Amino acid sequence: MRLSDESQQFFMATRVGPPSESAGGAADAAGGSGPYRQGEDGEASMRTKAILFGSDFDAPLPFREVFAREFPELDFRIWPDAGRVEDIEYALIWKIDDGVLRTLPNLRAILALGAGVDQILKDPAFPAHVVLYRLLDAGLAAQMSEYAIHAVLDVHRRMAEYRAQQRRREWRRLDAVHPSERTVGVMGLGVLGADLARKLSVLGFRTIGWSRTPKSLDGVGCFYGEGGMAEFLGRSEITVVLLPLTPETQGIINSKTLRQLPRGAAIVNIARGGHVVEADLLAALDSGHLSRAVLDVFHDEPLADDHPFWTHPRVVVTPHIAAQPIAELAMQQILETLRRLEAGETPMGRVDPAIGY
Ligand code: NDP
Ligand code: OXD
Repeated sequence: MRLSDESQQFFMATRVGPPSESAGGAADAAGGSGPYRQGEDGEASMRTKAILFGSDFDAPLPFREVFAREFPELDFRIWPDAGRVEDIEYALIWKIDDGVLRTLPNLRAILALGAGVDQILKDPAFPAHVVLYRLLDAGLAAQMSEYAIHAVLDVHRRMAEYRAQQRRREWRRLDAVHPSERTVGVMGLGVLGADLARKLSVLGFRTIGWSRTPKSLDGVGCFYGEGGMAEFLGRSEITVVLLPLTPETQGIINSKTLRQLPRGAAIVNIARGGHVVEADLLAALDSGHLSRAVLDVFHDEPLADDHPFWTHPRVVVTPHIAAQPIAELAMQQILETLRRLEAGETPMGRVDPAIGY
């Protein structure tokens, strides 16, 4: 989740009171001066409840403001200034250095600042006994579908060829295909993929989807599991990847699966770079088997200056912006998750670390 300046202003504007002194974050935390220190007569009573924030994307201050107001009993600490690690009951993170979570002995729950959690679960020392919650939609679905539909229509309406013609001042009509004759496949029919599949179907595309377990979606031909993969790929002229990155989906777009796509197919990856074996994708593009790749995510981000994707004539690159959580919606969800945890209720969006999403 990346908070923009406007979002920061939103949080500042909705603040109802002055920031609690106890919300001083790192400095206060390091000094152990949280608001609910209960006494001075023993280790247990000295404990301050704290939440640790860790992100290299998100600005912490708007969160600190909101937490000071909504959860004044929680001392807000910003990694790497964790203060007394025994105090930390919650971690609010996009990602944090490997091994850090394991050093928090009283950690009760991890709240992810994103929909994907591979960047958290990749920690070899991830404390699997601690519950992990992720963002559900939080404004992402509409943006993901917008991005994917833009890419699908660009391919379907042969816009790259028209752009090339324009550069040559060439006036030439190309054949068109009716959407009912075009099959678009969505890999991953979860919160984001299901939204996209429904919208593609409404646009009249022959829409198919692939998931891990069986699904049923109006207007969408659903395939699942390894058994359904070959048929799904064989039909999919434009494939949108919306899978989580897990041990099973790592490198799922490779020379074998690319060969299973129809000749001239296009691929849109808006999930994670780790889904794609980049050398295999380049080979498929160079051979003409694949006509186009629209890529928002990469193995290494930012994409290196000398990466061949930047200049490949069949590749479109965007900098991991397919969707960004809407700050207000994400914050409401995070606060509700915490509220439920504090009340002993069950929050939404629990991740199963055993399957990776
Ligand atoms: P969900 O967990 O809701 O959905 C995941 C879907 O993938 C489910 O349909 C699931 O199947 C399917 N799936 C998982 N593993 C497999 C497998 N091995 N084989 C086949 N299908 C599988 O995730 P979201 O829709 O919320 O998010 C998807 C991903 O999008 C995130 O994990 C994240 O990586 C990425 N993302 C990228 C962003 C960007 O800006 N580029 C922004 C936000 C998210 P089943 O339904 O059977 O469980
Ligand atoms: C996510 C993202 O939320 O990539 O997973 O932004």
